[in-house]
Amino acid sequence: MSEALIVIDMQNDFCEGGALAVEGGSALVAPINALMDDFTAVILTQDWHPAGHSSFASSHPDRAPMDLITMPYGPQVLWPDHCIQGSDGAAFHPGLRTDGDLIIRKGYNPAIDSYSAFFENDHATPTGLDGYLKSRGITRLTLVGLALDFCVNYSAVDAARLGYDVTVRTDLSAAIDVNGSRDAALKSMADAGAKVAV
Ligand code: VGL
Ligand code: ZN
Repeated sequence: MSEALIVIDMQNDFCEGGALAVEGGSALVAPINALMDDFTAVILTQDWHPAGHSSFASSHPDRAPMDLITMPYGPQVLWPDHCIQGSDGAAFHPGLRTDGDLIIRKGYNPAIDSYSAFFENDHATPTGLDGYLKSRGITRLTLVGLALDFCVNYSAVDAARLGYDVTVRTDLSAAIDVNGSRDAALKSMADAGAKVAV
């Protein structure tokens, strides 16, 4: 049974000083690097939005970051502009090991946000990661990275639904925590059958 480490969105914009900084983000780099050698495969995800993305508050008149709106695919938190393709903010944290096997970019469709490493937020458009993992015979996943309550949460729930044996390392993750989203994420991951490890 092969096991992959999925490192979610360890990018400058989600670390201290970035556009959508998650407190405690940078401190995760060293322990995540150290964990990589323990896995058959290491996969990194990279939030990768075009300028003017529909998840940005700046794309909606009279809206502010952290407002909640309804999009055709469901509720959407509006974010500050972040992880714009090719920008420094979209780059991986400079200390992060990037010698993993695969980088999955997501969020490049201007009309749909994409938190999960597996599907866009319509829960239907695949990123291709499931096919990659299955074709390599990988059945067990450990998830680390940012942010616990959005991209890690959505990835863990999708992975569990797709039948993977999923562990989320909350000690190697950190939350944005908007409107109780951290507690809600812990519950949704557990309900989906992911092991939430501290
Ligand atoms: C993320 C908000 C917007 C994440 C990405 O990586 O959790 N959160 N885009
Ligand atoms: Zn994003």
